[in-house]
Amino acid sequence: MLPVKEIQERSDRHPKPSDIKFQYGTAGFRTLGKTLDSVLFRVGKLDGKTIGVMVTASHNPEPDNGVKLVDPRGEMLESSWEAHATALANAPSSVAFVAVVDELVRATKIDLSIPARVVYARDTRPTGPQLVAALKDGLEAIKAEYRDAGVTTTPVLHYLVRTINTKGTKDSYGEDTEEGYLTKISDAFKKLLAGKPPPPPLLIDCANGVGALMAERFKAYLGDIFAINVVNADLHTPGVLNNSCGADFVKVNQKLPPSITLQPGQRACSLDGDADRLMYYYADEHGQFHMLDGDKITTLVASYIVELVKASGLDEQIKVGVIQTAYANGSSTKYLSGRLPVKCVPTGVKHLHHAAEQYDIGVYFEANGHGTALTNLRNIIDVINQTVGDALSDAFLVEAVLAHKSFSGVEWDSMYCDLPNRLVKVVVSDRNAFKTEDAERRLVSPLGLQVKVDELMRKYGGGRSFVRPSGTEDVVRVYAEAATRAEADELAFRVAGLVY
Ligand code: 16G
Ligand code: ZN
Repeated sequence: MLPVKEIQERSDRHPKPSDIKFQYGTAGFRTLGKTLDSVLFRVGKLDGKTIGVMVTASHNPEPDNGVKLVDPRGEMLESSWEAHATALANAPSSVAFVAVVDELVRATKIDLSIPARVVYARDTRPTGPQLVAALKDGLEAIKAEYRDAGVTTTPVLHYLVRTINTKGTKDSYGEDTEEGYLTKISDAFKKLLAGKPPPPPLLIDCANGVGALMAERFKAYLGDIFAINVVNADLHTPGVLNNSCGADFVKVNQKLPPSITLQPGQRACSLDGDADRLMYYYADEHGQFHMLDGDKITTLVASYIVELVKASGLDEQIKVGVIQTAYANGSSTKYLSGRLPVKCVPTGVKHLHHAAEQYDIGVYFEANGHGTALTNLRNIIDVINQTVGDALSDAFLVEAVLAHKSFSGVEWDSMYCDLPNRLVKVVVSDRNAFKTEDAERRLVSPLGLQVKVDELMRKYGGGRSFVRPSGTEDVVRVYAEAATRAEADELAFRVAGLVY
């Protein structure tokens, strides 16, 4: 039996704002932190296994907040659950909410005698504690068992969900603690590096977010094999989170955060606000900034894995593949396609992750730096968080591969030359009017628009552009790349002009 009265009473304490319709976007619910209280109360899923709830808005500004749900394998929520979560979040009243819960229990044959188990965490946003309190209230209403993982990164929460669910089984993934996470990744990193000269010290920009806590803690586990220099680690000054720093700032502006100066030849990287995105860069001998984004990371890691597999004579048995989205730089796709299978899927880790599972070793990084490699090769498997993109473990992998290849940033960067590109946001009255096909590379609606985009593209030799509705913001995004910076800008703005 559902504890109807209890759920209703507690739900009344977290009423849904009547003027808001919540949409489960690419990676969860995301909006201004203060409007989310009711959603948090309502997401606690009813099931025997432990699921994760991460309260974060990732790379978005500090006043925003959101929820990412993590399935029992530690991966992103299965798509079928998104509809349920959306229905729960949008029920207009506590009575309607109970009805939706009841329907959900019936539809999914949930066994109410087994208590729901949830582990949750939050990033450092000021609205976090209030939202976690609403979540806790929701969990108590359905008599769930819960564990508060405190303030930690998204990848740590994914790790905890996976380890809790596999504890004592043959699939055991490690100790279900932050220490377990730190030990697993740093031990594997040390093994990967064995016999190689230690990498140069790495500057890590933590976006003034929770990644700073983990980066600091790694120091004690890495000993003297790898020095990290943590910057933008201010977790107390209001307004600094993701502000003029972090992975998204670097990717979008294609420049160094103003708070960072690099010596010629120096390499560094930026995380986002919940430490699941990674952006690398270096200064050349003239001190000029060069970005090494998710596509460069894919190329480095995938090529290295292909070399390893070939060298061990296993290329017949082990299938290595790369998964990209429409945002992947055309040059990276060209470079990779000549060497291994490359697949394009819609934006969002859940699509990439799913496609990567079809290979023995699947490598995916979105251009924005969100990604991982799924593999069965020991050491690599342990240094990489297998559940989700993890900026810190990805950075260790990059450093290990660079050490093996004796590459500096310059050699890594020269694997291929990025096509100049431009991303533009367009505010439209209804982004849901934009529908795409072919992994978001073509529009099917509004009718006739794609034909016009095609016409424009033909005017730019080697030009490519696409239009897609954002899954996280109320905007439409336009991407364009072309042979020159000026052409890429012009194509992007002309396509954006069609979208208005
Ligand atoms: C979310 C996705 C990220 C994607 C981005 C696109 C996850 C965990 N995160 O942050 O992978 O690149 O959305 O945002 O799936 P957009 O739809 O607004 O362009
Ligand atoms: Zn993130």
